[in-house]
Amino acid sequence: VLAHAAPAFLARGSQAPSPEQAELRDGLLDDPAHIDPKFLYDALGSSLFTAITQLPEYYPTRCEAEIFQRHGADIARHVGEITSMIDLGAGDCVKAENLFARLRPRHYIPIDISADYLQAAVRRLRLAYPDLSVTAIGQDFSQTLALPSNVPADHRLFFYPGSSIGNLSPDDALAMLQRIRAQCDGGGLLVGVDRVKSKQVLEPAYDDALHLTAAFNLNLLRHVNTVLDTDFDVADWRHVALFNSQRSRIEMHLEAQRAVRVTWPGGAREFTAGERIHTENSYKFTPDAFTDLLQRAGFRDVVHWSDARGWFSVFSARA
Ligand code: AVI
Repeated sequence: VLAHAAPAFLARGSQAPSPEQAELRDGLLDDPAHIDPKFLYDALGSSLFTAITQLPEYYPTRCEAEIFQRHGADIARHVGEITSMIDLGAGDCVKAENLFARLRPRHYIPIDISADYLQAAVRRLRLAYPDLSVTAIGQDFSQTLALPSNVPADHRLFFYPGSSIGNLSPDDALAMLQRIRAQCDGGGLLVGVDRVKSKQVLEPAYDDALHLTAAFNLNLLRHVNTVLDTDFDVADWRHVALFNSQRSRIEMHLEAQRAVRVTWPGGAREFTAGERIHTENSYKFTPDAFTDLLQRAGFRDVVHWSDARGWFSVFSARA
C-alpha cells in the first residue's frame, strides 16, 4: 500500500503542528466547532462503518447492491470497455470485486484514507485474482487525486460507490467530479448517490437502535485524541443525527452532555452543555440535481438506475 500523508504525532511540548493537527485545531476553535468526517475512519471507525452497512435501518448499501444485481448487465453495457478501475474509498474492496466479472478490469487501483484497512483487502484480492494488477493507495483523495504512473491513461473507470460523494460539500463535490473528469478522458464514472426521501426513513439510518452509528461518531473523538493529543472523554458527549431538509442533508453532531473543557498541546476550548461539534454531512439528491452536477463537471451521456423503492441511484457518465 502506498501511504501518503501519514499523520505525525505531535508530543506535548514540541512546536510545528502537522497539517492534520492544524486542521483539527482550527475546526475545534471555530464557532460552531467542526471536525472533518475523514477522522471517522481509523481502523475501528472503518470496522464500525462496515457493521453499520449491515444494519436494518441503513438501507443505502442494500439498495445499491440491488441496483447492481438487477441492472448489472445494462450498467456494464453503458460503461463499455475499461482497462483500469479506480476505486475511490475502496474499504474492503468487496463492491468493486462484485463487478470484476462484468467489467473485466486489467488494473485495479483501490484508494482509501485507511491504508491499514486496505492492506488486508489487497492481500486477499492478489490471491483470488492472480491475473489482475492491483495497486493500492492510502490517500485522502478528497483534496487531490494523484494516480501512480503505471495506471494506463486510456479507458479508465472511476468507481465511487456508497454515496460517499454526499459527504462532500456541494462545492467540494463539484471540484471532486471535475478532478475525476480531468483524469478519465475517454473513460467514465460509476457513482452511487443517495436520494431525498422522508425523514422517517433517513433519520433512523443515521441513529440506529443498536447505537452503532453513535459509536462510529463518538469514536472520532478517540481518533482525534491520538492525532492532536486532545483529552476528549467520550462519556461527555452524545451522538445527534438530524435531517436538514432545507439543505437536503443528514447532519451528524456530537453534543456536550455537560460543560466540557478540551485541551491539546498549546490550546484549549470550552464547550457549554448542549453545544455541538459538527462531524458529518450526508447530502441527499434528486436524480435531476445529480445529473445537473455531473453535467456541470463536464460529464456527458449521463444515465442512472434505481432500486425498486427509488431510494438510491447509480449513475454512469462518460468523460
Ligand atoms: C460513507 N458515507 C457514505 C456514509 C453516509 O451514509 O453518509 C457515512 C455514514 N455516516 C453515518 N453512517 C454512515
